[in-house]
Amino acid sequence: MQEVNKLKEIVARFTGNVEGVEVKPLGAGHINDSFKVVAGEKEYVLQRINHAIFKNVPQLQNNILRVTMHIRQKLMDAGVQDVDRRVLTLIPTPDGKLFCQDEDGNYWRMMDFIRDSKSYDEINPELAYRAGLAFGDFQKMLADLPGGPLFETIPNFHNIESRLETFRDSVRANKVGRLAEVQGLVNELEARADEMCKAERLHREGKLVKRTNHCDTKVNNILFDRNDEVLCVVDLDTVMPGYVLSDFGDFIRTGANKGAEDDPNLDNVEVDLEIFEGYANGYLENAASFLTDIEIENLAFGAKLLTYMQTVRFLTDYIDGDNYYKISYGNHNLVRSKAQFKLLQSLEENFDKMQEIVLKSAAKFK
Ligand code: GN1
Ligand code: MG
Repeated sequence: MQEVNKLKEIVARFTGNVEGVEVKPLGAGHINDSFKVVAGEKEYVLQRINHAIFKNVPQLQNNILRVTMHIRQKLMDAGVQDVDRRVLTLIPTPDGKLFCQDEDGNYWRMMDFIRDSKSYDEINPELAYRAGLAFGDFQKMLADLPGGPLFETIPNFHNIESRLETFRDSVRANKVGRLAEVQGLVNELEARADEMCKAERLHREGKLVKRTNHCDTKVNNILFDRNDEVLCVVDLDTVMPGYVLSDFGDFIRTGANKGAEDDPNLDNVEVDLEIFEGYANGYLENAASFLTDIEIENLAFGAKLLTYMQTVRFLTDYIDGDNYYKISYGNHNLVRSKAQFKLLQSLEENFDKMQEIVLKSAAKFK
């Protein structure tokens, strides 16, 4: 009860009013805490920003403002109807700030709730195609974002070399004594480390560019309307410079898995090639025109890389004693690591087919 009153009081810092305000938990993100707010006629999303992870909240919010304003302008220029449901709208405080801080040091933000929308944890090939169009369009709209590169809200976020360094530090420290239990998986990851650093090498050689990426293209970060048309892309905390193969790969990791991200039954976990093909077709239809050959040739590799990276990240957190991701039970991060590794093995087995799908699709839209 007290918690709810506190949440209402935070809402009032944005809207100036606690009368008729209802607040309840929303969604299942691993990082921030989200709440649905109803205030009279209006509906909002209130979020407690995980400040241990997003250390510079003003810059984070400034990124989101730049991105949403730019997209809004593009949509308006294109004569799109219903712009408020097609892009997120941040709610400022009465004195114009895009976040507030409470007495306990928590950071909060609010945005409009997009009505009549839904997200999926599991989709079909047609929805994957639509999601691919949406993320392709997202990158395209942000290609001419003015004002220079976005702030890196989490430094080296999708940099596997840096992720491996952290992983190795955790393995060496073995802080909570879990290493012996996971040594086999650690060895499997080490055996692939060199291959997985390919993107960083290509970038150093000047062959792979960075663009404005979403960097969390999880399948449930796309909102659909009641007719299953894409409304908009959400969760913009990590929009920052990155490789397009990362965004392609993270969608495949989450959307083209026949099992769940944390599936305890590894028999469920394998790549769904029809969903892979749907997404590749949608994405390339909008993106092939601006992608370089090297970017296209490495999209399927991106699926392996992001699944590998997620295995490394979950396993690092397990070895460290679960400090980063929210967990629902004791060895949740280990279960997640094993499920992601199983998906990686399936992606490896199907790699030639995935590569063929991408090249065929790119040839159609280039
Ligand atoms: C986190 O917050 P959420 O659930 O959208 C994480 C992603 C991971 C994902 C794994 C800032 O995303 O990078 O891929 O969990 N976000 C951050 O499901 O670390
Ligand atoms: Mg996120």
